Amino acid sequence: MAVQRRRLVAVTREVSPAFAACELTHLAREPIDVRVARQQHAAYVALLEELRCAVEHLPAEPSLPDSVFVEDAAVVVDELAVITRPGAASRRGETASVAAALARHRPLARIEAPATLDGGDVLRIGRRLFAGLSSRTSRDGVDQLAALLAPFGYAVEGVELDGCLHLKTAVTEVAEGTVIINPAWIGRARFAAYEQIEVDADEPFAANALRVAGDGTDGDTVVVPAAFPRTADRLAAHGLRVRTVDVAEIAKAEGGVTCCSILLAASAAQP
Ligand code: CIR
Repeated sequence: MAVQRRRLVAVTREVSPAFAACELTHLAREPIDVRVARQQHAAYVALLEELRCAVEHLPAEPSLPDSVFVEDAAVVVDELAVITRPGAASRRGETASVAAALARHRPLARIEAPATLDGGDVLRIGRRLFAGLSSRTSRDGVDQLAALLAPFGYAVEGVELDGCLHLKTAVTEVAEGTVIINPAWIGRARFAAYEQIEVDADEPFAANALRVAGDGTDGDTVVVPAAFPRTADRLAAHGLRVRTVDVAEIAKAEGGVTCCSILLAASAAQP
């Protein structure tokens, strides 16, 4: 008999009307059409629903340009949601509404000032969490996360990265024990315990892929931006079920497919 997994909740947020004023670190500013970004985001949300996530869609935050990137506001494990203190000052107002949404699912803890941490820097693989020491995440932030999660048996390790915004720009988990990685931005050695699939050389941002766990009847699905067909083919060649979604307008704001949602298993009390 198939093992039913607990339903996945996906917290998302509507694209802000101020999206074009987003933070940019490694990309040059290009005109962003908020209407197109909203359409692409709606298709992303529809795909999560098709993959049987229970989507909790927060209203737009008109004064917070980057607030669609909810991933950065929290790190969620089964036992706890850690509300972050984002590295960009312009993004710190994003956490209150995400905390309110997550409080319905998990006890909350917080990263305290002056430490900073962006959720995009935290990759959880089982009970091991890798935390990018990026321009957004401080050593203090990693240490606080480690102290908050240690009582639940999670180990947190800081990882240096180079040339990209967040750890999960460079590496994400696509199946149990398998990562997609761009070795130009992150050392392979730290992930030696896992099978590594390398991005296509022409698709450096393809290392940010979103794994949506199957529900016991279905296997997992890996969501990849439509702009990266060669890497999508590589993942499919490894036997993974891949879906693509066009997020080109969102990518102009230096965001990818993991950044636009927080996925968490519904708590046992929930359907
Ligand atoms: C920022 O610079 O903060 C946003 N423009 C992009 C954040 C993308 N988030 C992520 O990769 N987790």
